[in-house]
Amino acid sequence: YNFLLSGEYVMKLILAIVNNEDSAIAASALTKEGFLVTKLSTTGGFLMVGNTTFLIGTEEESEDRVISILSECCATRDQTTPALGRSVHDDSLPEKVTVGGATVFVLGVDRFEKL
Ligand code: 2BA
Repeated sequence: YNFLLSGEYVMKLILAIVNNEDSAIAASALTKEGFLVTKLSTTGGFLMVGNTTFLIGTEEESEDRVISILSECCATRDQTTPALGRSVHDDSLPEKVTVGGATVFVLGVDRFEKL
């Protein structure tokens, strides 16, 4: 972690929500290029089905590379929304939605420590 000693180092936390079906390939593509990745099992609030959230802490210059790897690995899919748990009055909700590829947030990191 020598780069952390340089004052010019700006760290970003990339938070990416991806389809479970793309998560293994995305994780291996990221780690193959040396990125440090944490995989969380998450659930989408709308479909209520499992998805995967990656936490990727990296230098600002690598931000675009991470996003391009994710965009290569993560596909969009049309998914039927389950009627389960819906009230009969929920006609306004779509029957089909397009999910993904990845939903990505890039956050600034104020402090990073490995203790
Ligand atoms: P879900 O919340 O299960 O949403 C799955 C898909 O359903 C969404 O795909 C979108 O096409 C549709 N959808 C979501 N909420 C909707 C609503 N209120 N009305 C109509 N359609 C709706 P994506 O946008 O690709 O999102 C995939 C997953 O990424 C989401 O799963 C959620 O877990 C996460 N996500 C997306 N945008 C987010 C955001 N702004 N903040 C937090 N999580 C987000």
